Amino acid sequence: MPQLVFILICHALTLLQASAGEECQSYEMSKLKEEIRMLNNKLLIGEWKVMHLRTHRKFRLVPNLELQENKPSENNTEPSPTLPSTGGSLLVHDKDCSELYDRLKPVSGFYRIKPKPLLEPFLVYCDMDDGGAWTVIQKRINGKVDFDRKWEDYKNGFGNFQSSKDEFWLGNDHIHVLLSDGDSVMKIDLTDWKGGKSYAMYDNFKVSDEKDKYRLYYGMYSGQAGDALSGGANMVEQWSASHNGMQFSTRDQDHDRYLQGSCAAENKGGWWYNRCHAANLNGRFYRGGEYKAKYDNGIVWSTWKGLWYSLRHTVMKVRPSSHMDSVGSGGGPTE
Ligand SMILES: [Ca+2]
Repeated sequence: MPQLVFILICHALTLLQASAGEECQSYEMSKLKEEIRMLNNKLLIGEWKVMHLRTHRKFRLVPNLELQENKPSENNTEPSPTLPSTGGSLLVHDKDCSELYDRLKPVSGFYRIKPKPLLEPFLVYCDMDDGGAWTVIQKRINGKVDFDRKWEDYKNGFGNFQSSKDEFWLGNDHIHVLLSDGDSVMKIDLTDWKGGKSYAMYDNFKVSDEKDKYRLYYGMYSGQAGDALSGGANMVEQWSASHNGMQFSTRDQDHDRYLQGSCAAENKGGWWYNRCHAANLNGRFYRGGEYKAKYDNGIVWSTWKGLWYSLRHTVMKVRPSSHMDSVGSGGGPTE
């Protein structure tokens, strides 16, 4: 409403004074551009929701022919809600954020990608800073999203996909297809409660399919935060906490190596637990950093801040190794 008042005042001023009129016009233009951007975002999010509902078979698509002839389907005995197909309404050109980056070099934000020709496109956050071309698979920023979830949620993804302040897990099925072609680098950006930043990178990051319980593989570590994914420096820790080769576990599906209990239940998140962890980026969000609890279940990167410090922000993002070779290491957050 205040915008409307402002626009009305603008029109009155336009009649009185030419220069004021110009300012008002540019204000109106920028408002319109903002509205277009918001509508475009809404459209993308709507498409993503439709895709999500379709994946879960909540809706049955009605073929166009059937609609034209206005004839009920003979085989369909139970009524189900229907949504129009969105296929073809928005072309998706890119298999990941690195292809999009190479093609258009757009700003960071949510975009649809299509890693495989026969799969439905899905919405991802593309980090086009920090060297660009990163597809983000995990984000923690404010503790608004609960990461203590079951297998199906981790499989399909959860969280919010609207603004750069949203938290999410992209989903193990999506992560698997995203990493299934060629070599990819995983970069993990970490921020503590005083604004300190660090990072870890892993070559050849892969996640297997659901039949193999999304088993994790990766190659060489590089970075500043230490190799927590491999369990730290000493052999005993690596035996119990290396995440390389581990299957994914959630509180309702225990595939860890801890025979006496469930790492996912104790550590409040889905992850590639061993006995149990040295890194727990899907753990519980604790404000302030250091925390006390029965289990070391915070957002942990033990080789940087120890097991009893819960990080403020984390981002896990991937891009093809070939991209990295062409533009440099991409090492270190740019902020
Ligand atoms: Ca267990």
